[in-house]
Amino acid sequence: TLPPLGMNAETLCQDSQHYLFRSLGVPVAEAATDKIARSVYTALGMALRDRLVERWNQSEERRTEMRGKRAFYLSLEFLLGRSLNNTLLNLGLEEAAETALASQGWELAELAEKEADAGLGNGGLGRLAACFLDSCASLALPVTGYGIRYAYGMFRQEIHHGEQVEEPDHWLKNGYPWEIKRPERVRRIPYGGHSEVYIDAAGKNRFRWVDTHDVLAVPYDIPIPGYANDVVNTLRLWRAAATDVFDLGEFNAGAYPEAVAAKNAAEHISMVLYPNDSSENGKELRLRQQYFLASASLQDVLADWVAKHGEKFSHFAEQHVFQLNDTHPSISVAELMRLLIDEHGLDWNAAWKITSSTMAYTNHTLLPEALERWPVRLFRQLLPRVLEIIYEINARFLREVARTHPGDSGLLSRVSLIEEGPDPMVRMANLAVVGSFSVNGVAALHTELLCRELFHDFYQLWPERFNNKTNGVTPRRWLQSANPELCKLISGKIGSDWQQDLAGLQTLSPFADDSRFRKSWAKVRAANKAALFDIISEQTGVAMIPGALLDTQVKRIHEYKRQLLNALHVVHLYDRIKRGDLEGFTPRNVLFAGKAAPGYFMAKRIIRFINEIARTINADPDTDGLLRVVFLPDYRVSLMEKICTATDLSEQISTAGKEASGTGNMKFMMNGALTIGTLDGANIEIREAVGAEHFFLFGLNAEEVAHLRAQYQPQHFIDADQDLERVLQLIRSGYFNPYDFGLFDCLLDAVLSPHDPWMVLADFTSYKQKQQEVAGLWRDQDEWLRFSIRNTAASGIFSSDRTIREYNADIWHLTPLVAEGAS
Ligand code: DL6
Repeated sequence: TLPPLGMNAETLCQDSQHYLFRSLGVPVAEAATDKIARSVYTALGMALRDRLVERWNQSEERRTEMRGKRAFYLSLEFLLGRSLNNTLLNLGLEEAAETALASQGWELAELAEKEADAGLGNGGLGRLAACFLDSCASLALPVTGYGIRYAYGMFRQEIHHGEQVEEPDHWLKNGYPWEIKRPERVRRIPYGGHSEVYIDAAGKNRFRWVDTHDVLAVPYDIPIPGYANDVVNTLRLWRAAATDVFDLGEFNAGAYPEAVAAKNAAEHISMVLYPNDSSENGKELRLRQQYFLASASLQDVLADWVAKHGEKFSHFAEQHVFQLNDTHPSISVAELMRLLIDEHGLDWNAAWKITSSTMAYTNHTLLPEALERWPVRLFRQLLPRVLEIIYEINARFLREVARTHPGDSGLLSRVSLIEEGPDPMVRMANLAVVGSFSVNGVAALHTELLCRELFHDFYQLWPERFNNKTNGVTPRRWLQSANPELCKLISGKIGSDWQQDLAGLQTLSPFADDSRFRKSWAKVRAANKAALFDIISEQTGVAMIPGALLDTQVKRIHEYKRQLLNALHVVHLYDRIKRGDLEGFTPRNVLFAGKAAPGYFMAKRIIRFINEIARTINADPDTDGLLRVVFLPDYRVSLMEKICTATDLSEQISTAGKEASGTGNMKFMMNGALTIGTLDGANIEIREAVGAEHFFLFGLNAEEVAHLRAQYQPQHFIDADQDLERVLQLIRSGYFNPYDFGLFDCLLDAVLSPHDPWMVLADFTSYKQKQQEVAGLWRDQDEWLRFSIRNTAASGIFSSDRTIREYNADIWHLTPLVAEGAS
């Protein structure tokens, strides 16, 4: 056995210098120059990876010895962000790294900025997957993540003349020290061809999928360290590669482009992350990606099983569970059936028993446009054998429903996996529900609406399958690593047990009444805010108002999230300034950030609107010291780490019933922000946890939204609120777009329409009034700070550790890895 690696500044320094000079080839003469900063970061990453690998191998050995059940988290997205600080925190090496770097003349904070975000996700869903991996490792649960190693992650957003411009995110261009390629575990993924029947050696009719165009799936493993427990789990990401580098026949015949075409087509599969959140655009490549992930991951798991147990699957289900992160990987249901039947010789019933007792499905949205449906014709062409299996699952399922619900043809057509019509479609969400033993939503209201509306028929068939798992976020990244000074302050008061169980933060609550503690709290928050304002000024040239309220809405730009409602309120504040209506006016900085899907016209126009109102307001001297508005480009994980520690007011203002959960709301709360929000998603549970008196609630609830829909008349709300009328008039007058008349008419038309699904104007007046209350409370800084401390104190249940404990207790039933040497 190898001697263990040192976990101190000295050995870290030695090892990182070894990598810097010997592996990365940096000349010693350049050792202290700025231009090698990125290499210094990479070398430190490599030294840390060695320490991770050591624990990784030990963890794997212990897992193998324990022979326990394992879970596999299948997700098209893992929004990891940066790894350096997280690794240091979880390995307990922060101080050692600081000292090691200082001895070479570097600062850790400066080097951490050199790391590109691994942006392999769109937003909440992908970041949730990353938080879950951190929690699973921290709870020592044997959970492996499976995803795709996109060469290009979420696009980089630039703002040119107020408009979003998308730039490719080549996050791997400077190398990625946190991964290890595993060429020995390559898998072969079939596409195209056709299915045929043959008779096997035992004289049985079997199917095989032939004449396929195969693509290789090459795994890259990223170690996922647990917090202070020496456990390291795995995130395995697949890269697509051609089976042969190129067609030698064509190459030799001089047809060079044709010779490499197949290679290019294969590699396209993992080239780029689809930048659509909440809507699917039905592209063939996306279906290829979904199948690629499902097939590669399931083959991988089955290969491990067969290596240990041969082709005997009777205990497979007891040992495995696959958690499907949304409908995207739901093709796994059919693929596991195919692999078990066609590749491993099981009969249908045995395969179905295994599949339907190992698959578990998490739904993340109620928006109908986000529920995936694929044209049958596309499926037939790309995945003919998988389609046959889906048809067979459907036939057996519908036969059973017809038996238990005779004569109910409406029910049959609603629950069918196939939507009939001129262009029949495969309903992926139905496939996921039918094939899974557990179906969960991600916040209490969301799950309730799943059962009552979206999956009502299925809920009636199998009520026991449905359960709620309210989301959470990892306190390691979102509190400990992002806000170290606040953590020191907290531990100084209540000790550090809360770092093992975030529920312990509750004991902080009484200190809200301690004036000295409040003062220290305010000081830390002010420093965070100053640091963020520096970034904002550097990136946008806007000088925020020091000491003024920081009111933040950062998330994907989407009509249902209602950035427009916030922007209308900003226009109202500006209108008040211009009218001289300053009684009770509280100076305010309003921060927006977020990306719009490139093809989403309205979202992009909302970005333009925010930028134009910001430009006009910030340029008007009447607003000096009173109002600043900024749109910070390229919202991403590493930016949120700074934003959430500095924000005073968190905007969670979606139309009730539309936001499945939200997780940004939890990051803000943990760091002491107060929330203004609707009764939507996890806001409801946040309000319950902190107490209604500490939450700025406004707007219609989900039932009221549903009830109002049929008779919605936005004009009523305008007639009842002169401020709203003035805001709309000001915008219509072209005040914010003098050189581009009519630019924002589409936004006005949308909110003025009785068919506005998001009912923006219905909630304007109550939002405006609540914002007045916010302003009033901000003027009483003592009281505001009390609320802030109580928010942090009550945030413990929004740790993803709590969420994962619930997944484990109710769905996975895994045994945590015991520490080495423990009995
Ligand atoms: O569950 C994680 C996250 C929730 O917090 C958000 O409320 C929800 O919008 C998001 N869902 C999606 C689904 N999109 N699609 N398809 O991103 O999930």
